[in-house]
Amino acid sequence: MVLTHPLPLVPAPVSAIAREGRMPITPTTRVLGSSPAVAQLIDAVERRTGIRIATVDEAPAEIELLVDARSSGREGYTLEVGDRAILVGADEAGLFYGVQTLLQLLRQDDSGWALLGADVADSPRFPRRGVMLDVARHFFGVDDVKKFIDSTSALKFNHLHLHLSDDQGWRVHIDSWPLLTERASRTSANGDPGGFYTKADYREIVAYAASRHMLVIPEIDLPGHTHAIGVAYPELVEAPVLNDNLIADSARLDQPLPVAGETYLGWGVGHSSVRIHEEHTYDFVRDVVRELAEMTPGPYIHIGGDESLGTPQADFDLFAARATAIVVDAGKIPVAWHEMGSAADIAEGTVGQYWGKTTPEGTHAEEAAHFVERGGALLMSAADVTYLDMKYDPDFPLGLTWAGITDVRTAYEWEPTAVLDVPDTAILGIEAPLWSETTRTLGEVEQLVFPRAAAQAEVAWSPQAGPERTWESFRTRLGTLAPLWKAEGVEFHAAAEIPWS
Ligand code: TNX
Repeated sequence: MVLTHPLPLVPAPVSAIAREGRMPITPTTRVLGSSPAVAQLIDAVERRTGIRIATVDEAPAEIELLVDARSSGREGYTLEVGDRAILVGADEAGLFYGVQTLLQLLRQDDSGWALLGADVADSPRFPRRGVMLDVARHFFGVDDVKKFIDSTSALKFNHLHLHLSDDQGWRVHIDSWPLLTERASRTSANGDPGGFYTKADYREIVAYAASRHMLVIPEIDLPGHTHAIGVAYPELVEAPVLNDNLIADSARLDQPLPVAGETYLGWGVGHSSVRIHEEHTYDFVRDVVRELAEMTPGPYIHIGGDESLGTPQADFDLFAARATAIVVDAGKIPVAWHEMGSAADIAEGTVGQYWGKTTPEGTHAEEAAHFVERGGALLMSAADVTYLDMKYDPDFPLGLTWAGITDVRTAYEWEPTAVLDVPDTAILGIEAPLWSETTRTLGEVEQLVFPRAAAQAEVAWSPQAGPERTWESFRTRLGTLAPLWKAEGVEFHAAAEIPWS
């Protein structure tokens, strides 16, 4: 067997030392353990190798999985692969992440399948490692979302932000406002088919994510990005604001302009707003937040707040304060795009999501810092590095370019604590968003997400000063993920920068 150096692991563990030798995986290999991670390991090994290893109830077993809270920090694990493989998670999540590492050590050579010998000790740098899927511009059904959860949790992401509403559609059923899904979910951007999640669908996604140690953060985007709300309930929204940018962009892309009460099929932003001075609007927000909170076990509800160019600034600030307070009243922690930091009295403890550039422009840094001043914290989604919907190169058929052209190296080489002038402890972690204006299928989504999500996984998980936290090491290790992605049917983009194996 060729000993790959460094070990073929992404994200790089805190410490990973190659051992001589390999541990064969054969139909007689047995695994001992009582966690859900055991079945996940067995199924993944079978998908990859065709070999179905068996469970045993007592020692001896070639592979042993156990949880011991003293073994490492939260979500951490230790893994030793010698004559036997011993995986100890600090908790169930740690065990799950150890299984992901074990699957990356599983390799095939002339003598068959085997685990590479290794000593690994690992735990995450940041507690928040998120991905976002925009299911509003294009809708992705429950099975697609589950596959997305599988492929991103394998990289040790632990939060899934679902962008559930935008100008083009409303994607989750709300009992108290039933016309949202009845009238405003049928289409997607460009006139493609739409869809929505029933409450049972949404709960199924939440439960599936939890089984992969991912917490779902639902987002309802307010007060802008709300044209679809007006298709269902015209009395909640203002007339579309047709600004010069929107008119120019729509003409360039040959897209229709928004028309009040009709489904919007273009991608323009900043033209819609809910009515800020009507109490009815806050009844609506309260009902939606309450119903979302009831079916969301995680602590967060994202209330949007981006690009509300159709809402006057003073009205926007008023709305930001009221909407974040509504989330707090529902017992959840509000999350908002960084623009809501313009409001002096945004609810205390609100988490801001920074989506400006790695070199902040305009008022973005100030707005982001205000969340910290209000006792909140920040998620870093710097658009020129983490945005998974930017093109890899100018000729790439999918994606946009407004934040830049983002090759894999650009996506990898950034430091989340170096962007804003806030204490390092205010940075909860990162999130990599996939906006879906240009992606109609999950396969298209995957081409934009993989491999760049792996770069963000390493930025979020691996120690900042770790020996393998270099582009040269990363690109070598990243190349070794190709057989894993192929086995799982992940349509990754084989970027030319990476030596794929
Ligand atoms: C900006 S980033 C948006 C989205 C678009 C995205 C496209 C942010 C908070 N808002 O509405 O889909 O750019 O890249």
